[in-house]
Amino acid sequence: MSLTDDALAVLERNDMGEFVKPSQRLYPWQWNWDSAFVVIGLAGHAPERARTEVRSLLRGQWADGMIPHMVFHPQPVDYRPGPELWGSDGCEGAPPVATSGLIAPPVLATAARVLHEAAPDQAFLDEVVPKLEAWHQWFHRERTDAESGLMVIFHGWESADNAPRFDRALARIDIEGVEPIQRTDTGQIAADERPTDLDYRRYLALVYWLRDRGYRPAPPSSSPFAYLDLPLNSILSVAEDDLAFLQAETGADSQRARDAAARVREALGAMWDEDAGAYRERDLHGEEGVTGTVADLFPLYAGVPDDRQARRLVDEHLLAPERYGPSPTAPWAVTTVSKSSPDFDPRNYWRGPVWINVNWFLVRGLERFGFGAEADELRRLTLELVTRSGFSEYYEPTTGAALGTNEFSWSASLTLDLLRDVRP
Ligand code: 9WN
Repeated sequence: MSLTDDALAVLERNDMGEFVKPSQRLYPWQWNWDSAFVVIGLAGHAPERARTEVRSLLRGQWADGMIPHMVFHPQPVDYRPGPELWGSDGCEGAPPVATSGLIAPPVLATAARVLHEAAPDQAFLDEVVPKLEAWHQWFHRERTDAESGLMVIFHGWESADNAPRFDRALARIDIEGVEPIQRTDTGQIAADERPTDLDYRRYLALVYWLRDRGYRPAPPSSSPFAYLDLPLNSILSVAEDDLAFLQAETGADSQRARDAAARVREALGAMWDEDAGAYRERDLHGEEGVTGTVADLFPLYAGVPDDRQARRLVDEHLLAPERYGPSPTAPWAVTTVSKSSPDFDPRNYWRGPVWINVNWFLVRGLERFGFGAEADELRRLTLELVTRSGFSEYYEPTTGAALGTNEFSWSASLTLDLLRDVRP
């Protein structure tokens, strides 16, 4: 079987009919950006099925436009924490289907564009574009930090769970009286590849705090965890461009989306740190900028740097052996934490392992800046990794070993997309 067939077979096995679950064993519900990646993967192979995926995710959209990070389509499965944690049925504007109250990086408009370009369907576009517009408007209304102009996240689950960049913000969360719950993940995956129980108590404490406020603390900076996340903002600015493109295709006004894309990009540009040669994030309750994880490189995906800055990002960080790039002891790139960081842990979740979606964003970023050879090399390395180790959730950069859960949908989906661009 070819890699394409293998990837499609994973998606088929994870297909629950209306949505593709993120993995065969661990994650039984619909997750937001996982589904968007599935749409990207299926666009060139099964466009009608990809449209179903978009529609099922949109069934979780709230009246105010939010598309939550999880949609609990009814099914007899046991996964903890599950729908009972969120209490969406008690929240104003929640849809009939149970959902979480948090968000994920908004990849959906980008996925819809990939789908449209692969297999145009005007009626489908007319149906989804207004919903995407409502989703994007929601961000600027509910999540803008007035000072920086960037979007705020309220939880690690809104970006990269236990990434070290969130450590200090999470350490501040009061967990008094928050009991640990029985977790599904550590029943299946080695504990040293997952967040700790203490992390989980903090995650839950934050959810309880947010739930008491209908998940809409105002202003956003009042959230005990309020963080200016570079990946989410970079992904949003690209998604605004993609939405504007789709709006033009439907004859709708695209001015708001175009302005928003430019505004977020400009705000991202202000996070550049000339000494570091990379971008810095900010914890709104912390003192200094946060750096040392692959998040610092995401503005490349969004086309934020000028050519000189982009070159520095690539040479001094992305491909630098002692940082995120391939090295003799860790040939599998891109690590999610710099190898020079004391926090680098090659086996633990978002604390060092290679993730296929991160590589995909960075391949696109490299292409955007005309770094063709570098993009080809990262694409080749990524495809070699999945060929050797399968479509895993994440991978050990030192050995290339599969980590986390296997048969992971977004690794399969984005492999399909990366394969489209392989030059003979
Ligand atoms: C919590 C499904 C999701 C991804 C997230 C990833 C992980 C869940 C978890 O799995 O999050 O929502 O159990 O940690 O971090 O990005 O959408 O694949």
